[in-house]
Amino acid sequence: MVNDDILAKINARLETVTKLPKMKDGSIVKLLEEKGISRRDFLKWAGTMAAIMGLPATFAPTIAKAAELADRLPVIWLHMAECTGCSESLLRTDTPTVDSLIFDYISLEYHETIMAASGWQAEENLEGAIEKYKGQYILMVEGGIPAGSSEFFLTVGPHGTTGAQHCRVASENAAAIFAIGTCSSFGGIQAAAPNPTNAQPLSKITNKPVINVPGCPPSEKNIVGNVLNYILFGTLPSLDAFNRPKWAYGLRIHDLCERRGHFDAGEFVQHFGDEGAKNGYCLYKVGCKGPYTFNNCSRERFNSHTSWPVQAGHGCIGCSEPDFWDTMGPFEEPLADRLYHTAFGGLGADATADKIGIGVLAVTGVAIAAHAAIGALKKDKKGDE
Ligand code: FSX
Ligand code: SF4
Ligand code: F3S
Repeated sequence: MVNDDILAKINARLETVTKLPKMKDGSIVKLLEEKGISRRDFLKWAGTMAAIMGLPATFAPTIAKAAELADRLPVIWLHMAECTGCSESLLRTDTPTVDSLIFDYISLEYHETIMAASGWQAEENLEGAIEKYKGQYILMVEGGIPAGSSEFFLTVGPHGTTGAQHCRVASENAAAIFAIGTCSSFGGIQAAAPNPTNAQPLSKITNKPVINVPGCPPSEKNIVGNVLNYILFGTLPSLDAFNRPKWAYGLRIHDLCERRGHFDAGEFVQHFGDEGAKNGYCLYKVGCKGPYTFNNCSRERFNSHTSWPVQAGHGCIGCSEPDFWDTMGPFEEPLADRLYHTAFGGLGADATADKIGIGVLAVTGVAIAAHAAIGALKKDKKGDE
């Protein structure tokens, strides 16, 4: 019954979206076929997206329908201070995925990396898109934004308009606003101490509601999932204390990590390249910040579910957490007693490297804390050194 209610709500929303003008020729199904992706693969992908967003598998055809309507949504994507890794995460052109093709299919009205226009023409395109699609477009911003008296550190286009000004104007009439990547969500690397350009998150530049999609970069699934979520519901998703959608950032990396059994058994890599590393032991002692990092990398991975940092043999560096550059380093050492921001509000600290994870796990309940304590108190197994 609950699912029926959700489905009825989604269907009503999709009917409204269907009535919006179609902005692309052809269809996503045709585009996928041209790239050798069958309808069956498309539905399989839709099933995966349903699971990621916490929806039942039976919603797959509805999600496929939402993806087919992606061309009804004008998207304006602004670049601020960043490395363009977020765009790259999505636009991998060597082996296009359903995610990247859906992004092709979205009506991207303005995206500095991939549009043909430059200079005056680009400026005009941006102004034109904001005016033409007033109140309808999705605004996606990638990068930290120099603010206040430092705004001039980032200017865009021939008029010397500041990045902050672009963000303010574009956010004014957006239907939904997403901060894509940790830089736009929390300031990111350029906001690291001493933050010489006074780089700020998008939420400090506009007073409109901003949905944060952090990660340096975020996975393609988290970017496309947010677009789909907006098509499906048309409302803000349920968010955590850092305005991250709970469907993507509700769990810690540590909760579903494939090395978690080794953590619980007290089996740790002590040095990169040791026996423990060869055995795939837990990376906590070589700096993994998975116990403090809320993201779905351990479940969804990157590059069409190929791999993710921990699978590749390096600990998570906490890239989707606020101020990770300042609070999660040094990256190859445990946090020990250093302070870090927690999604539960305020600053927290890990106890010590020998009382692994208890600090952060304790807040989630006695059962988990007790479980962690057992793992932590076990002596490292022989042969780890
Ligand atoms: Fe780079 Fe995006 Fe990191 Fe930042 O990603 S991958 S520096 S989050 O804004 O381009
Ligand atoms: Fe995985 Fe890191 Fe947790 Fe170890 S500490 S189980 S490597 S997330
Ligand atoms: Fe970032 Fe950690 Fe995922 S470093 S990519 S949040 S595993």
